[in-house]
Amino acid sequence: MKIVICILILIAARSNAQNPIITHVFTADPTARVFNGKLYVYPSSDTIPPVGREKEFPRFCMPGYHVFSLENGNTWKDHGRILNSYQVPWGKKGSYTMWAPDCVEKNGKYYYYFPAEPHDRKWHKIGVGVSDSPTGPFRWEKKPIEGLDGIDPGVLIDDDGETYMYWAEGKVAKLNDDMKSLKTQPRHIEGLPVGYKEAMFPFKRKGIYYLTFAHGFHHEGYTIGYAKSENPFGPFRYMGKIMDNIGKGTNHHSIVKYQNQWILFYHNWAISGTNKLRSICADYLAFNDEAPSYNRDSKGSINKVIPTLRGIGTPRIKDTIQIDRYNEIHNCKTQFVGGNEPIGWMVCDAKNNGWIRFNRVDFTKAKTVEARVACGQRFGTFEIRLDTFDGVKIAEFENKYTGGWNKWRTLKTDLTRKIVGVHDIFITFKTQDGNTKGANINWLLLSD
Ligand code: FUB
Repeated sequence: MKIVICILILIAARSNAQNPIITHVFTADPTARVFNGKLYVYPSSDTIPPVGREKEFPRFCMPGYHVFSLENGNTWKDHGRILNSYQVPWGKKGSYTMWAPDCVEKNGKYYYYFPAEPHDRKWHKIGVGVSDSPTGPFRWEKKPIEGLDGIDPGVLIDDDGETYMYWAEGKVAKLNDDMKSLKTQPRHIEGLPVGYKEAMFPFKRKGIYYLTFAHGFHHEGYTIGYAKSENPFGPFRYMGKIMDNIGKGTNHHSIVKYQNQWILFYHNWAISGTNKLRSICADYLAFNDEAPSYNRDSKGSINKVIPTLRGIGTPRIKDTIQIDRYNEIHNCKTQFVGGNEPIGWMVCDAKNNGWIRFNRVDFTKAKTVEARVACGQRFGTFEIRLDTFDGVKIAEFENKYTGGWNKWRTLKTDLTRKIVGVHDIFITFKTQDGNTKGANINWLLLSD
């Protein structure tokens, strides 16, 4: 466990839009929302149980909630802890049972829904807080919502203003206008498939109601599945998988449209290696009828998302471009940095003509490029090309002996031309001699 903490501290400063997107705390169950054009994420958080209390937490130890927002298209800002387990007015003190939350906006107010164990029983109830801002502070209701027993609140506000609350027990009910009480009796949702688990996320697109959820198969384990309906109460029709199983853990998620692109938020355990200490991720998602290869027979269906390290976001000048979170890699490797470099991962062990593809870099105002490198030899180069492996060469760096493979220096060169807009980049290593490897690279950075 100590190793996990060290690794987390090592990569603490990096909260850009590559996966996992948050690295300084363990986060899970991300609900993403766009409020006033800005992207926010409302996850739960995981932690290591207090010493001596490990047996009390056979599943998760979850102390409270942070809020994050995407700044400048590439950096996640932590707005801090908005609610701690011990602050829940109706909650069991010290219970660490703050599972998956949601947050929605109605008439200029923000409503934050969260499950926690109450002081008088074993299983969760769902509480709510209200704020004038998406990042709080929230005024927490003194009691949980009457009639709402369970976990994983997922809220849908329909075009006519009616609000629907879905929760993991496979139920749905309308909320009153106060957003704090049920307007209708909870109903079982018809049509959820065998193997349905939890984590329902509702949304509406082109007049159709979608429910996405954690779905388990005997041969595969947890996947993310989805169903459609013409009615928010259902019945729903199972449509298939959005994401295949990615390991032995839960797969709470959400889907949001931000700046004209759909994004799937989900979690994995890539940083900790243990599924009780999760980390949230994001990848682009496409509906079949919006994708370039539109197949008319599957109108409204969702194309499967393949998890990437690259994630989302568009680095601009002065943002580090973490090429170790690549879209594609060929004849190179990645691993933790070391030596005089305190944080991060690097690209290393590059063979001659090995390359990295990194999508979506914004070149606006960029004139120079820096590379953070460590190199134990003097031969060869690495170059950056635009859009394709053999695209226009925009920069070339000579390998310099920096003092060893663990001694880091920043090299800088001018871009060969003015570049407009957003482009994918290819970084290709030329080692001259087949026995020599290319420079280790931690990051690239564009400047004006
Ligand atoms: O994070 C705790 C619980 O695990 C969530 O409420 C579920 O959806 C699952 O992700």
